[in-house]
Amino acid sequence: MTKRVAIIGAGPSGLAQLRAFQSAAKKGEDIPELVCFEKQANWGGLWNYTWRTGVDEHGEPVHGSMYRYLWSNGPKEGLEFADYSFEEHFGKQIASYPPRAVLFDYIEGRVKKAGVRDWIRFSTTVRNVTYDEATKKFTVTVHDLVNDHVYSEEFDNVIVASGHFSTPNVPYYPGFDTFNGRILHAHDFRDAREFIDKDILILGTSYSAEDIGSQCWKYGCKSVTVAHRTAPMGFKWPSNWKEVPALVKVEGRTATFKDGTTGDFDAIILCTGYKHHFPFLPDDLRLKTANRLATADLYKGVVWVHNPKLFYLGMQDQWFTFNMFDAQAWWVRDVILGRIEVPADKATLLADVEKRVADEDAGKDAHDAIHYQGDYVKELIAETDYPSFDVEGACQAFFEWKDHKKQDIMGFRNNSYRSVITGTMAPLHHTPWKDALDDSMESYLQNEVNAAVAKTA
Ligand code: FAD
Ligand code: NA7
Repeated sequence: MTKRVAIIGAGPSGLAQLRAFQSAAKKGEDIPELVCFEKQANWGGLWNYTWRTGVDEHGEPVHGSMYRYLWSNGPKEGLEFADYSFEEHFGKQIASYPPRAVLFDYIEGRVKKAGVRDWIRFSTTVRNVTYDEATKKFTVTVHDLVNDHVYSEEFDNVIVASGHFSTPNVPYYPGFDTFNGRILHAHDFRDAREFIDKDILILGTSYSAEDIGSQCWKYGCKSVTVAHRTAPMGFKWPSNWKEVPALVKVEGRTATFKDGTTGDFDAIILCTGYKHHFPFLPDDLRLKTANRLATADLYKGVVWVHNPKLFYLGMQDQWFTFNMFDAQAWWVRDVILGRIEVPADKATLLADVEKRVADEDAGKDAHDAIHYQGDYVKELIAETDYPSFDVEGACQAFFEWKDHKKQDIMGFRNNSYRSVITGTMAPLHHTPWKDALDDSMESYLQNEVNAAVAKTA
């Protein structure tokens, strides 16, 4: 095949795309020439931890938003690859909420086995993408950061897999410029120990707020106060944790909230979300969407409706992650291989987007949202040879996880769930999450005794 395909990013989404093509090649299919551009020196995307904040060694914005001691915020049974189980990778079943290093190892294991590393040009950032209507080709301009060399190449398709949890959304509140303490966004949070004995104020009520607050609590901050713009999280928090109405202003170290109450703080952590940010794409190719399950302008959640030769992976808000990226990557692969046809008229593509938005909006709660995304994963999988798996079972794990959080927000990670890929029950972890200060892979995997018990249960 003479086609050339550019993939932007070697995080879980970009790697899923490489694995999808590799699996077709293994079955004897003729596949295009693939070039994956990755600005970091290694693969894994957000799971490739960096201590750096601000800019990297080349002066590029740091991609990483993950921090030390991060454990999976949902059960691994909801994200397991259907073609590469945790048991295959680790040689045994492992507990349900692995720390970052364990999940990085798992992501890496599959692509090492597939042998796709040579398709990736590391330390190469994509600077610009244009499309030429006359030649029907994209020109991708990249910067080889190590050799400080900018060059361009032509491609038939471009797949954007650059993630959307890296460019922080940073609001301003009156008094921030004179706050007598530290103000940082979640993107720059690295180590909870920085906040030992500190009173911290968190803005935001989603995953980052909950988890960064919990990390700081676990590693010994003095107190956590979370201000909500819309509604409190409402979990049963520990005694030194409280939720307050929206922040109004800051004077010195003192914050004033919407109900007139005040508090003194050492640090303010802005857990205020991220922006879909594609500085390398011109207006006609650039996705502009809210962080939601049904993104704007993407047919089947992946095809750019304004130019169906351009694809985006993983741009949705996420209940399902790795397995959803796989479902998307296999589906996009089959469009590029000509096995799946994208309707030619734009009206049909737009109608598909509109329906997805309406269906998401019709949902009432998190249960509906989980089902909605589960159904989306099922829909894509049904159209490709990605190994089918029990998506309902994965939804079930998410429901149990939500209940476990309601019961005990600092203890939900002590639960275990059944794999929908191998059918094996995960062992209970050997140490309750709040007491497990060592998040190394070696420490996490010391669960043989419990594993044996769980297998016989
Ligand atoms: P990313 O992982 O962001 O990877 C994108 C890649 O593209 C990066 O390697 C980046 O360097 C590269 N790139 C970007 N721009 C360019 C460019 N111009 N040129 C070349 N390369 C470029 N998910 C879970 O399932 N469980 C969790 O517990 C979990 N925790 C999370 C915690 C945090 C703090 C965050 C921010 C996210 C978390 N996620 C979690 C969700 C996360 O989005 C996915 O797990 C996953 O990393 C998304 O993969 P991706 O490949 O789409 O994007
Ligand atoms: P999310 O899930 O996008 O949530 C962003 C939060 O920030 C949300 O609670 C918003 O509140 C809040 N927000 C946004 N702007 C403001 C302002 N101006 N003031 C106060 N609060 C604000 O981002 P997360 O970082 O939590 O999660 C992203 C990913 O990282 C996720 O997939 C996890 O796996 C890890 P709102 O409800 O809109 O009032």
